[in-house]
Amino acid sequence: MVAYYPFNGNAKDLTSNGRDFTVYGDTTLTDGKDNSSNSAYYFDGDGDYLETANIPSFDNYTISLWAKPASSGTYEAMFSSYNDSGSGFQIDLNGSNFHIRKSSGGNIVLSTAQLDAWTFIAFTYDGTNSIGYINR
Ligand SMILES: [Ca+2]
Repeated sequence: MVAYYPFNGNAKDLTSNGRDFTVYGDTTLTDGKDNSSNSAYYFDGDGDYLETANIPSFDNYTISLWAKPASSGTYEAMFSSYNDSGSGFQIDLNGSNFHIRKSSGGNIVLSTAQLDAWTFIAFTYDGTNSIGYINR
């Protein structure tokens, strides 16, 4: 595992790799999927993000996350591996849909986002094929 962020009151990576997120903006910790306090980050859509800079490049990978959108109709990134060269991918809320945007093209629309509900999203790439998964 490259990094793991359970958000147990902070944005630390719980692997031994030390890839802690730095918190930007005025985001705050809030109740998580299991209703435990301080186990998710709330983003108001204005200037808030978490970032780590030392993730290496991989030929294949899987990224997964839980998201609970409060509103739709806007464009909000939930995970992005984009860098200055424009390579990578992004898991986002695009209008009313959960969506995966790939720098190499071939975007994936996952499903209509259910508001105020936790949704699990995963994206896997094996070096050739990209697959998006969604579950509630
Ligand atoms: Ca903000």
